[in-house]
Amino acid sequence: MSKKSIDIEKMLNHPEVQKIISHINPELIERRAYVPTECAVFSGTYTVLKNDEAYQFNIDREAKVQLPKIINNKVQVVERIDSPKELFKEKYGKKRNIGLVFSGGPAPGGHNVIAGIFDAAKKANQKTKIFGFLMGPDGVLENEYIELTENLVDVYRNLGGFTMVKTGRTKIDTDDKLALSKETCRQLHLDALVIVGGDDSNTNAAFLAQDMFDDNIQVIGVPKTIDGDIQVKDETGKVLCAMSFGFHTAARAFSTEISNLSTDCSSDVKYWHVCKVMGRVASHLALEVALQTHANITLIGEELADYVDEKRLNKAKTVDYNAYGMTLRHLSRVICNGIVKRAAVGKNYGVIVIPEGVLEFINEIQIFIIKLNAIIAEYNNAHDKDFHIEFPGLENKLTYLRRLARRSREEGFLSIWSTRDDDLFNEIPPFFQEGLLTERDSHGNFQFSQVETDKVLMGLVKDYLNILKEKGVYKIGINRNYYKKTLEKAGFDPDFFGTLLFADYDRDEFLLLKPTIVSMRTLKEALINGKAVQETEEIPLAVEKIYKQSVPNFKTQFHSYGYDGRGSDPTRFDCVYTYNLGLTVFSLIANGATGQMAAIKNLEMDFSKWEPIGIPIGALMHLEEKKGKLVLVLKKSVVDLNTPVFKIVQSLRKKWLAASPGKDEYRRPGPIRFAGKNEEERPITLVLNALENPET
Ligand code: FBP
Repeated sequence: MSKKSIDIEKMLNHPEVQKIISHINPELIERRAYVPTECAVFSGTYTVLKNDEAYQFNIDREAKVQLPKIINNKVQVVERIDSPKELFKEKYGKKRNIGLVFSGGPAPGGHNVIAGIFDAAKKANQKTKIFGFLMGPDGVLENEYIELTENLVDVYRNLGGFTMVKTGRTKIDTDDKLALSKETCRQLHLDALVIVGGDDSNTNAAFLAQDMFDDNIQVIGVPKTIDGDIQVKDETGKVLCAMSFGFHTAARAFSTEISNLSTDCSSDVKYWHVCKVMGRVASHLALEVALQTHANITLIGEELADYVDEKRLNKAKTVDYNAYGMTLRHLSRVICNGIVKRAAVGKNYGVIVIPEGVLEFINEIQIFIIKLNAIIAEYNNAHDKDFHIEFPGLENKLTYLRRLARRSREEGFLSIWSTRDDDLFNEIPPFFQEGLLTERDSHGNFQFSQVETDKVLMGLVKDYLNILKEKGVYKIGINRNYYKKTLEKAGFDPDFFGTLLFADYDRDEFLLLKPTIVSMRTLKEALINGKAVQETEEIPLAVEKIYKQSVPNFKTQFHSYGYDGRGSDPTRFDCVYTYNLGLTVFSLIANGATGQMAAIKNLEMDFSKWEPIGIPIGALMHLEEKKGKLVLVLKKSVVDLNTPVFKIVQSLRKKWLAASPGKDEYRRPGPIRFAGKNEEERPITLVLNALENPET
């Protein structure tokens, strides 16, 4: 090695070093330069909106009362118009001020929504100004914004995150906040406000549209969330928005990592990788990950919610059960079943995918969540204080709950928290109790990302596996050839010992030790009974070796996927989808729409069939319980168990569990490539669900 010291200044100024360490790397340059294809309707100078009356919605009565000015909106189809009248041209191309706000968690593609709006708005009138509110809805409330310039927008084209203006979770849900928002819009002379967000944020968009209708300030929503739970169909099942943006990228990012774990565990054959994936309510992400990776076990919350325990239901006549559906215990049994089956064929490893929100679908937990929500809301109302401030620690909260239970028992006080609830609640581990008692987010949602769902479940799985181990049910299968070779090498007759040791010695490729052999002592007993050894003799080493290999050691590694996928650079699908969403937003604004959500119809089909549309947000609202009150919100879309995608995953479960000798079925989706021929065109979920659509 040369002893010459390195001149670090010179080294850093070396062009090759500068090139390599620059944050502007070739990948970034390629991404920024990419120009997403535009839907055909945007190829001209002007677009027009046509009401499409073919879609029907079952409008909520409360929505009619609370959103009278936008409730009669129709689905609007964006069309190209080549020779519009002068008045139309004038209106379309007038100078505008447009404000944009990101709301909720980041989702890949958000910057391209901005780029689409920016390009279309500037094409219509160079003088139009686009303002980006900072830090989410707080920026609107506090009038904190930046003007989005070409230079700024160009830096973020096709890049992930919401870095340009950041985001936040504040909800615009009170009259005061609506008034502050209106004031900001007035001060900035906004013609339109664009809210890029999930179900709660689009709900905000509807209320703002209603509130600012008479001020001629238009409000347009954009369907964003990696969770994929904004999907819109009309009452007859016609698909208007097959998927929110960001879902594809997040699912692909998770899948790449999870596929790598499949490779790891099938190499090292010693771990079960437990992968929690985001999706605080719906399990769409888990379902897509299952299709992308063929993980051995994937839980789908919606399926668990569908489960009814008939035995419990019958027993409920005599026992005070309040949950007849899936219980945590039952679910842990289902997982154990898969683990035990794989172990029997020598596979003491695998991959489990758990949707973050799975607990909400487990009947007994759901009941706790609802009851605790109501108790907290009732406390806040009755005392005009905040429950979480009054009872800061877990112990304080538990004491309050115990008091409620005691009062219900001793004083006959009518309370939704009974002694039985208290007993059941005390059975769950403290960290999970704490999770269930955490503060709801600003939208009143239970914060599943704060709960270690996977650890709760796997803790029960571990306990039950230990029981199965003691019962002699959970064992590692021993390969027949290996067994024979081992015994022959040591000079023993494998067939003689085989009938003493194994349950199905003559049948299977993988041999399972008899259930009665669960320790060295019981092994020796079996050998003595079979006259293979005397009391005073030692167990032959070769037999001991086989026994030891049959004893399972259940080892897990926990992984959590969410924030990484949320921050990924978008797939090509999300780049193109979001850019066209941005163009659609401008078209809606330029044509005077308000209270509409921009969407692209036919996402599940070839790009040439994509149709930019506006969907009436008011028509998608329904009443839901939030923080103990019924409020009007946009309806979330959970996994429909009757769709092709779910049915396909369900029917392939056994195959992907691969509890048979031979290879696993893992699929390698590979990394997000963005460019290149092999990048898949759209989420598998969309492709499969489109199969039911006769148009494809
Ligand atoms: P949005 O619904 O706002 O898009 O966010 C979804 C999500 O990514 C969930 O999957 C997850 O539970 C949650 O955000 C995490 O939120 P936080 O950023 O507050 O930890």
